[in-house]
Amino acid sequence: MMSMKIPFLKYENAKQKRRDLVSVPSHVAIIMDGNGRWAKKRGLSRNDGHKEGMNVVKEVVRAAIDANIKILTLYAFSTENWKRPKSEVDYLMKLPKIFLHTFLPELIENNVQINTIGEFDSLPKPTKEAVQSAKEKTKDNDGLILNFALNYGSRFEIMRAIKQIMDDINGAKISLDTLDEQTFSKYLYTDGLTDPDLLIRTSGEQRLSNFLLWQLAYTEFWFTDVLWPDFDAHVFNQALDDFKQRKRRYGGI
Ligand code: V07
Repeated sequence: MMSMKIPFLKYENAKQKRRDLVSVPSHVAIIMDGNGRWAKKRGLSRNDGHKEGMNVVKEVVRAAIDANIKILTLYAFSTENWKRPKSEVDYLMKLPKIFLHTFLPELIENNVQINTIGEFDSLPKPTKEAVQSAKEKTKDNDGLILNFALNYGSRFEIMRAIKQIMDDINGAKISLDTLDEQTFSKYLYTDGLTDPDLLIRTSGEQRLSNFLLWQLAYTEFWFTDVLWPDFDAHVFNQALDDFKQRKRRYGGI
């Protein structure tokens, strides 16, 4: 079958020019919390909340492209999330494929590169295949890096880095004397990515939940009571506007 032509989507707007002149965070990370609570309030199932949450991801990706953000990292599934009921885990693991089935053409059209951080190999095979294929199709794109944290846990990431470093020291590939923060960072899943400038967490919780512990050392945090399925481009732009007012010191004065 002939593939349907997707109309060119124009995200440029008048705001864009102005934003380029002021400080736009290069890398925004988001903890997308509150899907279950949103669903409960409406008498819906938790899975209905996750599905709605997935649609919000699309809106926020469009807003990130509009804002000229370079990297958007989304906490989609943590290493702790396997403890949830099987029916919920099974549904969550279907979401990457559902998302890509409906949204990948638009991502390609907009020069987005799909990336993941986390223990990719232990994901279910159909999930892995759908995401791997999207990564390959978008690997040469140099627009927004859409980075999904999938089966991600920060303490595990750090332990894994330490073990690989020990291996490389034993194999004489690196030396303990020259090991520094920059070298350490290369052993994290986020190798090649800058640290987040802004972390957003929805749903009123104010904790990190094992997300990017190393990488968030100098990141600005922004919290909102808005539940993830109610989050939208407007709230996202509020966070970006607030970020502009922050004075970043990186430990200096
Ligand atoms: C998930 C929707 C957003 C709210 C938080 C949890 C539920 C998009 C993806 C996804 C992941 C990889 C990829 C493309 C899309 C996703 C999971 C959960 C596990 F390549 N949303 N979303 N993955 N939720």
